[in-house]
Amino acid sequence: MSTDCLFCRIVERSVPSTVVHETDDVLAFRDINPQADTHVLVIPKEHYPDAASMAAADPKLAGEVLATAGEVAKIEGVDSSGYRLVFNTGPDAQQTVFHVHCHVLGGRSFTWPPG
Ligand code: DGP
Repeated sequence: MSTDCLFCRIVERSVPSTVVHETDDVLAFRDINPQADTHVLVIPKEHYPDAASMAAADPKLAGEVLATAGEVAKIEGVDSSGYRLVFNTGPDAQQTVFHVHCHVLGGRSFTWPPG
């Protein structure tokens, strides 16, 4: 837990969010600025700044984040039509919150390459 981390505060419920799914170790909640009909953030409750540091320290937890992203896609009803998982990592990728989060985006068609 990092006291100056927004997503740690969401985990401890001192900052409100709309929770979609939760396990002992992972939380999924709606993005405050949705970029698609479905836009959910899946985070580990433990603080890691990005996906690589989480995967290096705790590969099982990284797997649970991915499994939860798949669960969220089912809950949101976008699993059969398709969806996009995104881990923005670092400044060039426009990461703005340095608590690892997997964006689950669905409910529309996406372009490639991403902008
Ligand atoms: P990224 O650019 O990958 O670091 O994405 C951070 C996301 O976090 C961005 O899509 C907006 C979202 N976000 C920022 N502040 C809040 C908040 O207070 N609540 C929620 N639910 N989402 C937030």
